[in-house]
Amino acid sequence: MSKYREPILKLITDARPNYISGQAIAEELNISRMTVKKVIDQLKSEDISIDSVHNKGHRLNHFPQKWHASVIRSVLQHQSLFQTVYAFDSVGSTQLEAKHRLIEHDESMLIISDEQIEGRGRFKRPWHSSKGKGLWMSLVLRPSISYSMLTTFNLFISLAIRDAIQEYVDEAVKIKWPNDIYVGEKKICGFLTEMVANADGIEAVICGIGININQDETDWDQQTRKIATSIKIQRSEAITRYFFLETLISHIQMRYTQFLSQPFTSIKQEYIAASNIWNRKLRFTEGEQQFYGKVIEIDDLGFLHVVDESGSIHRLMSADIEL
Ligand code: BTX
Repeated sequence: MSKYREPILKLITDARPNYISGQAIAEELNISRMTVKKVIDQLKSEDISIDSVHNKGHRLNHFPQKWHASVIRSVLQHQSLFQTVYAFDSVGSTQLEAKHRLIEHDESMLIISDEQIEGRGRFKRPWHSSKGKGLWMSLVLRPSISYSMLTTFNLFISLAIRDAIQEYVDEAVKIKWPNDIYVGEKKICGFLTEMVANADGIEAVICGIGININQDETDWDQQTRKIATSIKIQRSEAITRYFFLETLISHIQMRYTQFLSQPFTSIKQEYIAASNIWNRKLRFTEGEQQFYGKVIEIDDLGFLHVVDESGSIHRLMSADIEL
């Protein structure tokens, strides 16, 4: 594969919706027009639709089906959340890829894949990540914060994800504390936050996000079908994943800046209004313990206060909740 593949694809994507001439690409990269032509022919033979017109140049017709790092870089060129993008056709889990890569690199990064063979939720539960249909990504961030601040990171990020999905879905999108996003009674997204720390403090925060985008019910087994939904199912039409990614990253960037500069109390009312756990009896699982109860409060550190059927109060940092 030519080393000019990625830079040429980025220049063509940057130019959209306009054409960019072969001459301009050649000059920008200091290569011959013949090399430009060869690489563009190769791109066309993949899933990339490029219109080439004599005397005008080359134009990206529409976004490719697959993730391409250079297209992502172009679409997200104004973001400042991460420096590096890795895009894969298939990986075991973007979360595992992130953990491997953060050892060799000290920058912040986005790792995204069209497919995960071994996508995982919390407690190693399987996460269904069908090829080309969803957004399976891990964001490696490098905040210089104390351990105690990390408890509220998830809460800021969950609002960002909720708000991004709500831009695409009419029905109310709600957060199910601590790790899921729902539309009605069905899960549209799961996310989790892990950290890597050393004696000096937090080295990296890895936020794994799985969002169902263009799945039909037939993409899932019977079990998953009962509990999952996607943006396509909600809208009755598929969407362009690149546009959704752009929306999501802009919301995450906004909430991440807020997280670094403001306490959870500044978004607490917004968080409460955006969650679906209030005024209903829920089943909680915390480790070996299971009980039914009602949420009475989320405190300033993001812990949930629950009163169970016997009147005892539980203060939870994390738990499984069944609606
Ligand atoms: P969780 O443990 O709260 O949710 C996992 C549960 O959700 C599963 O047991 C199953 O019941 C259900 N489930 C599995 N797949 C789907 C799906 N596609 N849609 C709806 N429900 C589903 C939540 O864990 C955190 C999930 C994080 C996934 C991301 S994807 C990118 C990154 N890489 C990776 O391996 N994990 C994260």
